[in-house]
Amino acid sequence: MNILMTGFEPFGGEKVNPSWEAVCKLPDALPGTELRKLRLPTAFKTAAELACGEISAFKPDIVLCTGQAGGCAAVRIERVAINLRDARIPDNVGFQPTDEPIARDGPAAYFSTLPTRRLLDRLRDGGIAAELSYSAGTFVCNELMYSVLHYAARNAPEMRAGFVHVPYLPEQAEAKSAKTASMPLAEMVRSLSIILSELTGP
Ligand code: PCA
Repeated sequence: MNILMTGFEPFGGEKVNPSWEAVCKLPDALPGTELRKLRLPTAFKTAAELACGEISAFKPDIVLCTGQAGGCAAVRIERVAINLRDARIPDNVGFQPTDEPIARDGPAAYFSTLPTRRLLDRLRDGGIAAELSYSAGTFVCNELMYSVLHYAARNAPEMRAGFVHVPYLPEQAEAKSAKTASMPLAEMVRSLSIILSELTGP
């Protein structure tokens, strides 16, 4: 089985992006599984293009994309991506689209094709703060999730794909207000490991 995992580079003035930090710490292979990791730019125009290029070369059975959702306290399993770009801040190349569709010919939304409810249950069984989320936002993470599912719908109907958002790391939260939520890196890595073992398990 081939699995592609993606994380993002830092954005919005941060020095790290916990999504990529966590993906990096995962093993490169699991029994019977090759795991490929891709660090994506936080840029509307290139993130999805690079991910879809890798998908067409590597032909993964599963794509698990990850990103930072600053301020949230739990691992968020995204259930839906919408066909909309609406950026509150510019991306890392200064592009800030407002009220644009991602794909003019695309449907309004795609559901994750990962077993989101089962993943939630496994994370909670493992004592991890986790929740289902019904909005991946309208920034680059939503763009990536939508674009990968759009690619899958047209080119790789057997491929399963989805997105998981992770909180800030403690060192990021420390620099903000006292109430800012965070999660230790080890907990994020454990979350992704649980998700991978559920996706690759019998
Ligand atoms: N989070 C942003 C983009 C990159 C990332 O890690 C988002 O939620 O859209």
